[in-house]
Amino acid sequence: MQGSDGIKAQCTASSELNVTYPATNAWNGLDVGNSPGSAECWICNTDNYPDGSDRCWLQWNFGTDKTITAFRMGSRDHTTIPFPKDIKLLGSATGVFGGEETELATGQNADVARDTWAAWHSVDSPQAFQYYRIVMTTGWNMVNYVCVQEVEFCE
Ligand SMILES: [Ca+2]
Repeated sequence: MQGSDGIKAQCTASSELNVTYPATNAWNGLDVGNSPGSAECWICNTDNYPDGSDRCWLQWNFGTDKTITAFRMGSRDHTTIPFPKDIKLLGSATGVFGGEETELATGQNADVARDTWAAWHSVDSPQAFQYYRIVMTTGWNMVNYVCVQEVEFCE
C-alpha cells in the first residue's frame, strides 16, 4: 500500500523543512527507482531532527481502520542521505498519540545507498488502527535533518 495523488494528504509530519519537502512527498507513490529527483522526499525542520526522543515523526490518517503487517522506508535520491536509523511504528484509534497509542514495532534501517528501499519491518501482533505514526529516534549521516523518499505499508 503506497500513496498516490488521491490519498497523499493522509500523510503529515512533525515538521516540514519548507514547501519543497512536504510530508506528502513521503506518500505520493513516487518511490525508489522512479523518483523525479532529489526534491522528491520529505525533510524535517533543522530543529526537529531525530535526537533520541519521539519528537520527529511521519503520521498517517487512513480514514478507516487498517491492519498494518509490515512497512519499509526508501532513501532520498541524493548524494547526501540523512536517513532514519532507529524507528518505531505506533498505532492509535484517535490520532492523539498522547499515551493512548500502541507500540506495534521497533526496528533499525540500514545505512542504505541513495534511492534504495531499506528492509521491511514486520509487525508481530498486527491490530486495526485508523492512525499510524513512524517515530524516528536516530538517523544515519545526520547533522540536523532527516529525509524519507517514500514509505510503503502492507496490510
Ligand atoms: Ca515520494
